[in-house]
Amino acid sequence: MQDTLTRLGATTVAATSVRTDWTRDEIAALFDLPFTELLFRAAEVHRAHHHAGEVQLCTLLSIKTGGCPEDCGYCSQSIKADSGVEATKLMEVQKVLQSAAQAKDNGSKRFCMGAAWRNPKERDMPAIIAMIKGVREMGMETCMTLGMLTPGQAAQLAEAGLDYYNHNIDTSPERYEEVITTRTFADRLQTLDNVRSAGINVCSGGIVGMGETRADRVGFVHALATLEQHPESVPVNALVPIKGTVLGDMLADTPLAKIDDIEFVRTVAVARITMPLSMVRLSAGRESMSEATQALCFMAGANSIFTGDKLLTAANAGDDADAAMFARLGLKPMEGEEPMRAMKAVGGCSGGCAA
Ligand code: SAM
Ligand code: DTB
Ligand code: SF4
Repeated sequence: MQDTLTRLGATTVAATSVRTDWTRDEIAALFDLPFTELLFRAAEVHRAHHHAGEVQLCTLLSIKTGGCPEDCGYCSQSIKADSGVEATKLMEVQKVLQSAAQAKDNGSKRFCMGAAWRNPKERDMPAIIAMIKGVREMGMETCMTLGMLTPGQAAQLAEAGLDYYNHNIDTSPERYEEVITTRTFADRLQTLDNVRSAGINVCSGGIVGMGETRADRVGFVHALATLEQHPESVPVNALVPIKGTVLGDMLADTPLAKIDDIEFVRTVAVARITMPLSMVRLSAGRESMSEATQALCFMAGANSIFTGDKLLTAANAGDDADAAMFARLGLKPMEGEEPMRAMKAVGGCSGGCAA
């Protein structure tokens, strides 16, 4: 424990500056800063709370692919998409554990399991619980993303030892119903609340580059940064435009709607400044992102990535490309504990981690 505290020396003091009362105007003003000024401020915040040369490696596995009844306009796994992704059954526990063992061998510290569900059914819970327990026994952290959870399901996952639950708000509250009609923004917040109340660490972020406006990106960061307690992890995905999805096809028809790299980096930087202790994960979209843009994201405070050559259905950068990029940029895989979890462990981050 002392190691962790020493390692995170500045954190206990600086945590008092964590705010959950950000206004949209303040967040818009950050986005409006000259790019280099924004980057500099984000890098300062990053260095005050994290080891800036270290990036956390997480592995993702789709444990149940396709056939999802939800209509998320970006997703290849929705039954509404004509993406060619075939629906599978829930993977067998043993196969999931084999994948986890491989991820561990490849240096991954966290194993994230995703299912294309609106919500898990009660009949799925025993297998899900066995996966959590099995991965934890290997000494890896567990994360799951299974759609909406009831308070009772969240409690069952917590009891099994789940470390993190990923449930993204995806975009601003105003834009939400243009992207997804089968559930509401409020449904999303309810599940996040159930996860938090069960004592599971929260992973929540969204997607940039869905043709949204700057105001939507402000609203998206604002919604996360004003949660009662910031998510421990904030994945920032760049839309992977998948043929046969509403948004993938829209981008193919209107290439000018594609997000500019600098605007993507700005979003990462504003997330870092407004949620200083959170891990900011540079998630989907790295496969088509230049190393220079990724380097700017790391400079702007991104400190976690998904490794391997596949995300859920889309391609990822791949281990060889990432090893080469880490060598070129002088980055190291993160070994130590995350600031928010370390603070909770010493009783310094109950409630909001706020002043
Ligand atoms: N079904 C669960 C849910 O929606 O919460 C879990 C899986 S879902 C695929 C996890 C997240 O992946 C989504 O919330 C979205 O942010 C991200 N995602 C899905 N498709 C994407 C795409 N084409 N590009 C970027 N991010 C994507
Ligand atoms: C998140 O925010 N991004 C990951 C993870 N959480 C589950 C998923 C990205 C999916 C990219 C599209 C695909 O692979 O189909
Ligand atoms: Fe289903 Fe999740 Fe894809 Fe939405 S993002 S269609 S809920 S798998």
